[in-house]
Amino acid sequence: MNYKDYLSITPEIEEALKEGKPIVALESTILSHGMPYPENREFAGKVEEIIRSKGAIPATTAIIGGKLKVGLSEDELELMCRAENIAKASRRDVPVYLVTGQTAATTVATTMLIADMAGIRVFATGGIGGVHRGAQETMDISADLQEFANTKVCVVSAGCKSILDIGLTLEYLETFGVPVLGYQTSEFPAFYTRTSGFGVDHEAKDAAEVAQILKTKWDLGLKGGVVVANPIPEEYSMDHKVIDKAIDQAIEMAKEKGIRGKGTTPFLLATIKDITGGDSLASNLQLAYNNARVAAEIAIEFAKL
Ligand code: PSU
Ligand code: MN
Repeated sequence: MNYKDYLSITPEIEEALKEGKPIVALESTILSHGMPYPENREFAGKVEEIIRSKGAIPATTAIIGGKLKVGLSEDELELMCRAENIAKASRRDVPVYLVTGQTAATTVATTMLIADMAGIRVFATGGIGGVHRGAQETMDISADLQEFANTKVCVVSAGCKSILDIGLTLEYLETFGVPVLGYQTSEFPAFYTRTSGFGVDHEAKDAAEVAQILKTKWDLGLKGGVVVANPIPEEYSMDHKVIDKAIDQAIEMAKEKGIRGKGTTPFLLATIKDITGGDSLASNLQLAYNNARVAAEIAIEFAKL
C-alpha cells in the first residue's frame, strides 16, 4: 500500500489541492485535549469560518476509523469536541491507531505529518510543544520539535507556554535548522503574553515575506518546517504574574501526582485552566483565531508563488 491509501481527504480539499488553492491545516488535540466542551465546538466552527472568510480552505485533521482524515464533517468535529475515548496521537502512535481503529486527536507533530502527506504547507494552531522545564532529568521534549526538523510545513502559533523551557526550546530549534520567525515582532511570544524575554531569528514584516522565506527554504531543498510566532493581540494578553503563578502551581501538582509522558501537557493545560478560571480560555480562543487569520494570509501569498 502507498501512504496515500491511508489518507481520507474531503472532495473540497482534494479539488483545492489540484487547483493549487490556499489551504490551512488545523489540529484536533487543541479540541479534544486543550479546551472544554462545548466551547471547543464553537471554536472549531469559528476558526474554520475565519479561514474561509479570508479566502482559504480549512483542513482539520484527525485519525478516525483507521484513516488519516484531512477535513472533518460537522459530525466528526462534534466527535472530536465531545472527546469521549479520544486518544492523543503523536508521531509514534500513528501506525498503531491506524491498525486498531482508535479515534485520535492529532498534535502539532501529527498534523504536520498528515498535512505534508496531503501536500498542505501552512498550518495554524495555538501553541507548539517544546522542551519541558527540567528536561535535563526527564528528557521530556515534545515530538513537535523533531517534526519541525524534518517535515515541510509552516506552523503559525502564539509561541509556547512557559510550562516549557522557552530558552531550551529555541536552542533545540536552532540546532535542527528550524527558522523561527516573529510575526511583526522581534520577541518570541509566550502564548498568553506577547513577550518572553527571548528574541526571534527574524522579524517578518508581513505574510508575503513569510511566504517568500518558505519558498526559498524549500527551493533550496532544505528539509523541515518553519515556526511563525504570532503574538496574542494586546487586548487579550494576560498578566505575566497571574499566568506565571498558575503555571508554577500546575508544574508542582504534576510532580506531586507523578504525571509523565504524553499525559504531561494535557494535565498542565487543564490545571492552568482550572486555576485561572475562564480567563485563560478566553485568551486561548482569541490567540488561535488570530493565528488562523495570519495562516490564511500566508497560505494565500504562498499559493501565488
Ligand atoms: N500546548 C498548548 N496547547 C495545546 C498543546 C500544546 O498550549 O493544545 C498540544 C498540541 O497539540 C501540541 C501537543 O502539539 O499539545 C504537545 O504535546 P506533547 O508535549 O505531549 O508533545
Ligand atoms: Mn512529552
